[in-house]
Amino acid sequence: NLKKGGFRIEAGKETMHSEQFSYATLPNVEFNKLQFSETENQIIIETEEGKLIVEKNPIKLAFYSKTGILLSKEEKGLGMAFHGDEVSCYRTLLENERFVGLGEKTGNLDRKGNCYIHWNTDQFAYGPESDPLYASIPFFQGILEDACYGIFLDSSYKSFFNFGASNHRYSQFSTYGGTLRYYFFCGQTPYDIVKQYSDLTGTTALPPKWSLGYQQCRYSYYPEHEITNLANTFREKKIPADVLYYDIHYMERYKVFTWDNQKFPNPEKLNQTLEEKGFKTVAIVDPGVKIEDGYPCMQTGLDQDVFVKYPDGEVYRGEAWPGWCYFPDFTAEKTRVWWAKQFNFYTDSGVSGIWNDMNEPAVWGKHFPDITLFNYDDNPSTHKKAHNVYGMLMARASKEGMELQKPTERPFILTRAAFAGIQRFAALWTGDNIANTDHLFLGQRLINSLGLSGVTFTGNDIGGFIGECPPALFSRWVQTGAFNPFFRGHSMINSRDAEPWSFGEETEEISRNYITLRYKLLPHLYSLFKLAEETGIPINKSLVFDYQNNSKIYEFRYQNQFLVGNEFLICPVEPSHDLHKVYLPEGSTWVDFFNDATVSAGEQVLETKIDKLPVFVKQGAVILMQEAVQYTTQNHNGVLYLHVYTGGNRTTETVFYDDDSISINYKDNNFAKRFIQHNPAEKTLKIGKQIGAYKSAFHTVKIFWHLLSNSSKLKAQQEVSVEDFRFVEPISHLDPWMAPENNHTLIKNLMSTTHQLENENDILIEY
Ligand code: MIG
Repeated sequence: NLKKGGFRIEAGKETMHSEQFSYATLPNVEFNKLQFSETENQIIIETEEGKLIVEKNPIKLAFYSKTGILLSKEEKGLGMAFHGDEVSCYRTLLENERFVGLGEKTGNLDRKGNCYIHWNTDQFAYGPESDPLYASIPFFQGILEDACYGIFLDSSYKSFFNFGASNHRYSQFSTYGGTLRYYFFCGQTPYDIVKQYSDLTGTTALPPKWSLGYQQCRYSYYPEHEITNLANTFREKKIPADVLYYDIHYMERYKVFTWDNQKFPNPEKLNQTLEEKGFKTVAIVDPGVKIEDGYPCMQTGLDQDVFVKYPDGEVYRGEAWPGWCYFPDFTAEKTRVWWAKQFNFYTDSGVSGIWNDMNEPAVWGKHFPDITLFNYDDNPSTHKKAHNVYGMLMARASKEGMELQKPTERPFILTRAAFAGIQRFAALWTGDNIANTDHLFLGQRLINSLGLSGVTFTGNDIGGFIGECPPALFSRWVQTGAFNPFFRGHSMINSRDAEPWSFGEETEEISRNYITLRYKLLPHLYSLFKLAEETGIPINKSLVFDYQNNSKIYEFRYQNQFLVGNEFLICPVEPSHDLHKVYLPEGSTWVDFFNDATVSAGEQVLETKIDKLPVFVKQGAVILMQEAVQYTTQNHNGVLYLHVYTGGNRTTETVFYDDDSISINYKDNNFAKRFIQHNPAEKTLKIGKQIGAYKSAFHTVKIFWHLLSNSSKLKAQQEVSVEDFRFVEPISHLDPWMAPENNHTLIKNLMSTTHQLENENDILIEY
């Protein structure tokens, strides 16, 4: 079993030969020596997390939690089985067993009754049930009452998962090649399982802070002046933004590592100008290398023998945007090195991030030949085994490219295709979605599911890639997206404009409000990213993390809701109605983030006009905020705003984390971190002294005491002015509760105090 928890099971057909190599798992995973006891019929293996009982004849495995709850057992008479190249494992469906996760999969939160295939696919305009999509993460969690387990099938071959589809007997996972190798994790909650999975496959490295800002994309912005106009418009309209994108038209006839000199005569200067305005740029790269005489990328690639070949040695040609192309074999180390060396092309032009597209790999005709050969890091294989890891290895090569060129900076890499472990290399967006309400919800479910599968830095195309987004839908999408880890608007070629100001004044105001709110929440979000790096716990969490036994959260209406960290509950809602049904889990007191009203737990019908997303804060929470800025690294006033939700008896610990926002020096003690403990029952707040040597620009903390009772002892307290408190600006014709004349009642029990932040000492406040 694994040092940090979990069992590894391997089963091979004839002579058992262990395939150690895996792209998904971290190098140097450590194992404990097995401690087992044996009887005539059984082998029993006990670890700190759980117990495995192996029946000897016929072989059957059953896993138990450390408290003795049966987590999962192989189905009698079926067990593990081989059919030709396919190897499968059948497990008894347990009463009330639910299944969640499995990465980028459409469908319900609870996957029971459905089946899924892993085969990375360019699924343009997918629908609510389409499968497979772009990414394969063969890892799911089984949810039982007060227990939880995880299974990660570590096979890059095409695989199949069945959670009781068309049968009432078993759940099944199969892979179409190789041996059966899977990991089994025992735990109580999804937190336990995600942590163990992250110990095995890695966490999301802290990204540069600019990549947490709003990002604006389009297929494609060109020529040059379109990009500068875009940048200027964001600034003129005071809609914060950090990143602009170069989609495929920046290239000369879609050749990677080229600029179209007509459209972009001076990219260095352009990027320099943008940088001065606080913008970074990200350029798309596709894997297909155009076959064209004299094209250096193709020529050096041929010379260095980096392209995918047929078994007879002929280099494979497939068609994509550039026309006929060669495809780099990213599973070969030498290919990744060759690829990485060319990234000075981007860094020299001032491009800051890399967007890996079409890396399923997608070719016209959709059938990359199965017989093509791949190096698979010296474990030679065919496309059948390499297909699902191709995209991840392209992302990895791009990351290595950016790191090679800028060794002291954190890279920002975005990818469409992925495999288990992708979180170590790139952020992921969920491909070509559609501008309809279904996609607003299903897009959030994809993000939630990815979070359950160890992938944190995710988002979808705000407003929908395909089709024309109605203004109200865009409003809802930008509101929800403001709480997603990756936050980017994008839209398809030949569609209407889809920037935040393109949908009329009202939508523009709503966009400005929520994008600005995102920037005010940066200290909170950035701290959550740090926590995700340390633990693997995602930033957007399905409610199953905290409420696995609550059947309400799996209901159709409520399954799209999500938590941000421990303190926010977000309820994405339809664009078209003012009344919305949401579900606030029992056991906590929920506070409306925008007006401090406490809302009873349970199913609620709320009036939420178009300018207001239902956002709730759990009583006891401490929310970290800052002054509004136009881009993430713009200087702010140095004040960290703490919103403390008093009352109740839930104690909380919140981490404040800050650093220089871009370099890797944080790994070397150059960060600032404080633990903030709130004990509402004892009415104390402790802001811990600083850990780490970074001199944060936050020198002062202003605390907003929400729901404060009259008996508060706070001496230096001030009543809070309306201007201080607003999280978003009122759109008064829509929202009378936000109108200035009503604000006073809203904030009756809100006070504030101000304190200097010191490095050496804790601040202890009694209220
Ligand atoms: O075949 O680069 O998902 O975001 O704008 C389409 C053009 C290729 C697909 C990506 C989309 C991108 C588009 N790409």
